[in-house]
This record gives sequence, structure tokens and C-alpha cells, in this order.
Amino acid sequence: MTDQSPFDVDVWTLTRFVMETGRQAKGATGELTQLINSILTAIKAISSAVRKAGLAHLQGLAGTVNVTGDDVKKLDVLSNDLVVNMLRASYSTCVLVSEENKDAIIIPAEKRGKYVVCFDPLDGSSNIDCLAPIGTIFAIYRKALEGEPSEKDALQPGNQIVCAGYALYGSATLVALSTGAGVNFFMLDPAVGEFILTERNVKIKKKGKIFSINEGYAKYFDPAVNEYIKHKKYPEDGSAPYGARYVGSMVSDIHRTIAYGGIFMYPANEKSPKGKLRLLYECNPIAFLIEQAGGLATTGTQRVLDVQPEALHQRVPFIVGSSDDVEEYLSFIKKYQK
Ligand code: AMP
Ligand code: P6P
Repeated sequence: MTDQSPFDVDVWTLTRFVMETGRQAKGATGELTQLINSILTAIKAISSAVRKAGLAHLQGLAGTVNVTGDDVKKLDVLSNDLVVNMLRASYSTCVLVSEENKDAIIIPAEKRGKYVVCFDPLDGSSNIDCLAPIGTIFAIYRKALEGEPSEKDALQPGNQIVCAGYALYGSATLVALSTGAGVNFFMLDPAVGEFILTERNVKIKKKGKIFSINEGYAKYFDPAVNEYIKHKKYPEDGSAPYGARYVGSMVSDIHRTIAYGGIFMYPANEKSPKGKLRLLYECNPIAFLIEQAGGLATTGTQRVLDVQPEALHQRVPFIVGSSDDVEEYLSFIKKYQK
């Protein structure tokens, strides 16, 4: 039985959407549009590789370890190469920072543009072998410093982000994107090889019913964190306890938090005094998207987007989600600080 659904002959693809918003941007030269579409090409190729990983024996260790000590799997290496090559070929970037590269990648002069891109090519890769959802995360900044590009160009606070997004390789492949005017969701139609606009100006609930944290570290959490978790499980006001969800793959946990509401926490703990998640290419892009969707993103002591980075791979504690839930979490932190 052939698919009888009507063929949309005027479909809003992500490529078309970005060209449209680019045309509306006063004085835009098209460089950012070019950059975004180059990242999308890499994401489509990563999606294809992720879906074939089991068949193409791309799983398993690549025998190397990345700068942050995680075991690198072949898909990580392939994904990183795809993003780096597509960005370099876009003539729109000058400095790249990847989770997979210890140092910043400086684009050769003849291929340079004005943007700096920080990205995690395949976040959650420790979940590849169990087929859990994984993702790609990126944040785009304008080069702000005069002179030759260097890693210093990447040490900008997240409040300078021009565009950020993530791709989620789950039961379908989705891209969430914002250029500062709200968050839009696009779903990959594999038959066409294009991302199709599925949800405009996405907003996160003011308050959710789900908390998301790795409780395996409870022994190492600050008392305030455990007190907050206890409050979610045994509410003193007789309200229903929150549900618990934790995939262990941040893009998947974040996408659920935006879609359903609630709170995602990766706080500092005794074993990781700054938390685990990296500021430049995990926390800042996600914090930007969460705020664009009407939520909050905090380190527990300050707004994530206001943190002044000091090192490419620095980590920060990361608590994000529905504004009422994040505010309630902060009230527990403040209570313990007194
Ligand atoms: P460009 O000259 O293409 O690098 O664009 C200059 C500025 O215009 C960018 O830094 C953005 O602030 C804005 N802009 C350009 N293209 C787009 C787009 N496709 N969507 C939203 N804003 C854009
Ligand atoms: P833990 C995946 O390795 C990752 O970087 C994030 O995607 C995820 O949120 C976190 O680590 C999970 O870490 O310590 O709970 O296994």
C-alpha cells in the first residue's frame, strides 16, 4: 500500500527557514546562513552513521582517549571529523573548539570567516553501544577580539551566543535551533534528507513534574541537593511526588525537559567539584536554548550564560529547566548557605 498522505509542495525545511530569517536580518551577508547549513550537513551525515553504527561496526573503541578522559568510540571520531570538515569548508569560521580536540582549531587564513564555533560532536557517546539516544551540540559566536584568531576568541560568555542548537539522534532525528528569537524544532525526513519544521517558538512549562539527576552520586552531593531531591520524592505539602527520569545522555534528558517540563541537574559533587558538563560546548548552548524557551539555567550560584570562561574544557555545575523548578532548587541552595 503506497503512502497516500498528501505531498506538501511548500514545506518549511530548516534550510529554507534559515535562509528566510537570514533575509530578514538587516545587512546580513549570508555567512551565518552558510555556516548553519554546513553544520546541518554534518548532522545529517552523523545521523546516517549513527543509524548504521551497528551494521557498519562503527561501535567499539577507536583506541584513543579524548581530552576529558572519556573512551573515544569510532562514531565520536567520525562525527568530529564531519563537523570540523564541514565548518572549515563553509568559509564562515575562524576558530573551532571541540570536545574531541585538546586545543582550539584555527582555520587557515584562506578559508576564514567571522564566526567561532564550540561543539560537542557526539554527546552521550558512552551510550552508543546500548543504543540510547545521543546528540550533537553547538554554539556560534562572532569573533570579538582584534588580531589573529586564537583560543582566546572562544573564551566568550554564553550571553554572546549568536546561534545555538542541538541534534538528537533518538527514535527520530531532531534539530532544536535558536538564533535569539525563540526555539524551533525540526524533524529529519529521511526520505527527502531535509529537516522539516515541526514546532515553532517552543516554550517550556513554567513548572514540571519530573526531576532528572544521577542519584548514584547521592553520597557525594551537597546536603542541599539531597534535601531538594528528598522534597521532590516526599513533598511535605501532600502534593504528588515528581517522577524520576535520567537517560545519562544530556541531549536526550534536555529535550525531554523542554518537551515535558521539569528540572535537569548535574551539580558539583565531592568527586567532581565543578560538576562534569563542559561550559563552552555543552552548558552554554543548552542554557541559551533553555532561556530562549522561557526556562532558567544556573550553576547554582550564577546564570550559566554569564560565566566568564577561563579554559576551553572547563566544567560548571549545571541545573536547568522550568523556571519554577529551578527557582525552587535555588531556594534550597540559599537555605543551606545561611
Ligand atoms: P552574516 O552577515 O550572515 O554573518 O549575518 C550578520 C548577523 O545577522 C548575524 O550575526 C546574525 O545576528 C544575523 N543573521 C544573519 N543570518 C541570520 C539567520 N539566518 N537567522 C538569524 N539571524 C541571522
Ligand atoms: P553520568 C555523557 O557522557 C555526558 O557527558 C552527558 O551527555 C550526560 O548528561 C552525562 O555525561 C552523564 O554523566 O556521570 O551521570 O554518567
